Amino acid sequence: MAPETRRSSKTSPEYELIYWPGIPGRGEVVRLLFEDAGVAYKDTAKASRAVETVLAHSAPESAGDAANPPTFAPPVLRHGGLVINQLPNILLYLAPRLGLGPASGNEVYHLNELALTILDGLLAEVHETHHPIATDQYYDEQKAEAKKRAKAFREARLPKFLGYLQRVLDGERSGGGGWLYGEFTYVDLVLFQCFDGTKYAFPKTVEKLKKTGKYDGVFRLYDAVRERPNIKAYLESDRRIDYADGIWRHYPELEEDE
Ligand SMILES: N[C@@H](CCC(=O)N[C@@H](CS)C(=O)NCC(=O)O)C(=O)O
Repeated sequence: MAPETRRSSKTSPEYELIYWPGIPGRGEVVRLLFEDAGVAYKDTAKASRAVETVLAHSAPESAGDAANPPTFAPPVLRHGGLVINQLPNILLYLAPRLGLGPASGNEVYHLNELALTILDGLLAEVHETHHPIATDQYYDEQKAEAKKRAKAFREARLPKFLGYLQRVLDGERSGGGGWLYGEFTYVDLVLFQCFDGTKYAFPKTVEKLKKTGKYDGVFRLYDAVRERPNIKAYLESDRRIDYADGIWRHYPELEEDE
């Protein structure tokens, strides 16, 4: 699974990622694929007029074009004449092109299943802990519900998702090599980013779960991704964006019981 292009071999990147500036968010998962593969990409979050670019792809007036329906929300990927959104869809498109997953066969659907589950549990449900009622209202307007939702996430949902991921790692298909699906694939990057964000949001909870020893494979995978040379270099670079008021937020009170 060799990637199509290496970073150094391109002057003008063929791929363009359109995402909000200032937060890692869903865009970060896409970035990690490019970074691990060493494939150049234009990142509009780091360019001027970043917000305008996002709005051009998500505002109610945005109409798409003759080849592409309007996109609903970022992240958006542009590749040649193709414009697509929905993170798992972008991952499906990129994985075979970047050497991070197969192009066809049953494996495509297994990998997508794993990616969707990780995105449900460690991205969407984390977001719902601080925005359980309305995404377009402030956290302060839904604090009481957030507290209840966060408690349920910490006590039931997070252990359930980590337990599932550990079962995947323990399963025969994983192959015992430490990656979710035999050889290293994009779903290992999805898990790394979503678990990193979850650790940021719920540090005490994750530390407590680590101590149980029930999810050691998940923690080992996380550490192993961190040590991949291109990922390590990226994480140490100023291209990596700090967590802020995005999907993965840290509100200490959401880790406290009454
Ligand atoms: N299911 C979509 C969700 C996209 C989404 O919620 N994007 C956020 C940023 S991470 C956004 O700006 N949403 C605007 C909206 O939903 O109105 C995906 O996976 O890409």
